[in-house]
Amino acid sequence: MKDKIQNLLEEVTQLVAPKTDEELEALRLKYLSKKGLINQLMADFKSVPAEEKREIGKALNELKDKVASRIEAFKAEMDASKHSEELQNIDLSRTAYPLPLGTRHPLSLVKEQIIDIFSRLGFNVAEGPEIEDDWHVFESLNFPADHPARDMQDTFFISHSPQILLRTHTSSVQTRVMEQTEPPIRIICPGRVYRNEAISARAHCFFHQIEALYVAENVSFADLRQVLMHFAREMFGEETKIRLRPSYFPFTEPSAEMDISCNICGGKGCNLCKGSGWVEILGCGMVDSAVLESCGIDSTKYSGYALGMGLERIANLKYSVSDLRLFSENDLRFLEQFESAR
Ligand code: 2NM
Repeated sequence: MKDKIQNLLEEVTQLVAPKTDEELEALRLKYLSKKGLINQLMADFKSVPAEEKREIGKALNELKDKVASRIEAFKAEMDASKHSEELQNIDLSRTAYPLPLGTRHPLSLVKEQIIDIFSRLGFNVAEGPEIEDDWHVFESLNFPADHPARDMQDTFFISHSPQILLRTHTSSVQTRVMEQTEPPIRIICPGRVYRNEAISARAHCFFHQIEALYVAENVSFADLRQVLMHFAREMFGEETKIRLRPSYFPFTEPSAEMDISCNICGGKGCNLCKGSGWVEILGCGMVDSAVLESCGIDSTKYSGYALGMGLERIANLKYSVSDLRLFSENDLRFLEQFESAR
């Protein structure tokens, strides 16, 4: 028995590595299967005299471990050489898999296009806090104490004394810049604004605005009109016509709203323009002298114009997205329809 174990141990040590899966399997069958050599020895072990059991048992176990580890090592070697064969077969000249690019959010696309247009006119981007105080959102902008926007119904208040709230327009950024800067000021302020509205397809408790402000000497309504016309043509196409209607805002005097000729039907009348051929896109006006003064700007020396628009509204016109909720639900089926990053 001892000799048998010794011979097998030597045999196993001198085994040549198999070349195929079949050869490997044959080795396993020969030594390790139910009727294999090791199990045969195990059966013989029953008849070993008691005083030799200890020694022979130990040798038998060592043999069994040795066989198992040899065969395991052969298998690992074969796997490794198969893998390196696969590596050799890689076609390095093949074109790469296309990288899935993310898409841009429609509001970002519109925002960047507007910033682009105004940048070329010399406007700089200015940003400010979304959590604001009453002064920067209302008081400095000529909102009377009883204006509905100052009501809890319409504005999200964070605290009442002092009055801290979520900004309802990005004009608060312009107030901050005017307070800190000697004119000329030429800024464009994109950002998120908040209003206390029940959420529906047509209203949301937050949306996105972009406002432009120009303050310098001798700025006139004619300057405003020219910039508006340029903007409309850049944004909606050379053929776009504009129309200004008198309006009212607390912070501008005079104030106007701008319509563009409907870019869906070209002015003939459709669903979007409700048959009128015109669609409203922004509000504007000459900055009220009271606003300039409260921001520390001499209104006898300087004048300015401002304009503001909702990005959702512009995105609706450009991409026909009429349900506002789509902009904030992050549904990939919606988002994937827009341009990839440039
Ligand atoms: C609008 C419409 C009209 C506006 C006014 C100012 C400021 F700060 F200069 F007074 N910023 N933006 C403005 C004027 C905004 O949005 C519909």
